[in-house]
Amino acid sequence: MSTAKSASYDYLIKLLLIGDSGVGKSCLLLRFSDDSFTPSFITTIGIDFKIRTIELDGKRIKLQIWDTAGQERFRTITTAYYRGAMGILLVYDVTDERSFGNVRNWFSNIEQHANEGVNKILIGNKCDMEDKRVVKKEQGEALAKELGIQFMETSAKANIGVEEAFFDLARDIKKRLIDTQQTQQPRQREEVHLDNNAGSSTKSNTTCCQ
Ligand SMILES: Nc1nc2c(ncn2[C@@H]2O[C@H](COP(=O)(O)OP(=O)(O)OP(=O)(O)O)[C@@H](O)[C@H]2O)c(=O)[nH]1
Ligand SMILES: [Mg+2]
Repeated sequence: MSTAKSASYDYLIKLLLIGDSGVGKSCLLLRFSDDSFTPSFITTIGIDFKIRTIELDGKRIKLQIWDTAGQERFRTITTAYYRGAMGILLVYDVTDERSFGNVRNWFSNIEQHANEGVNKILIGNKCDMEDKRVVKKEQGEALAKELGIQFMETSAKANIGVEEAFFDLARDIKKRLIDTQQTQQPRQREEVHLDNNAGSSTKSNTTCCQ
């Protein structure tokens, strides 16, 4: 392990961004991965991903973040990516009532297509636009509570809450993976998800905590 190159990591965590078109999924990812923002709207075609490696409790966590197209016409392809996700960021726009109303539909998609136990966070994005806000923070909090998931308001534009959202989710997943590894039978382990120092190997590794 000590011979691994700088590209090595202790855990590989796969995240997925979902939500209506235009809510700011790609901008959130661009803010998190490149610390930049663009006001022009370039709708995502199908699926895209970015990588950022972070450090949590002295461990290097490679985040592979999949950004899905919100448009209905891409639904078949984007839904296929739910299964591999260990964490899902379900995004709505605080200035767009409809995107908030659709959260329940997105949530039932998760229940249908994602792994059981996948970590989830509800994100109310564009909180910099107070004058255009139509969804109160309390409404977002109440819905997240009802769905039993975390909640955070963010602004990709003003860089509010973005780091926290990704870091909180990654921290919870890391904890879950470690707990799962310690308590479950080998057959049930999430083989491809917990890669110990996979920088030097592409094999899945279920032996790291044995
Ligand atoms: N004011 C403000 N505008 C934002 C914010 N995040 C995104 N936007 C704008 O909202 C528009 C849509 O952003 P995208 O990130 O492309 O939206 P998306 O959810 O990826 O959309 P699809 O790819 O079609 O699913 C763009 O014009 C962004 O500049 C934000 O936090 N604040
Ligand atoms: Mg997009």
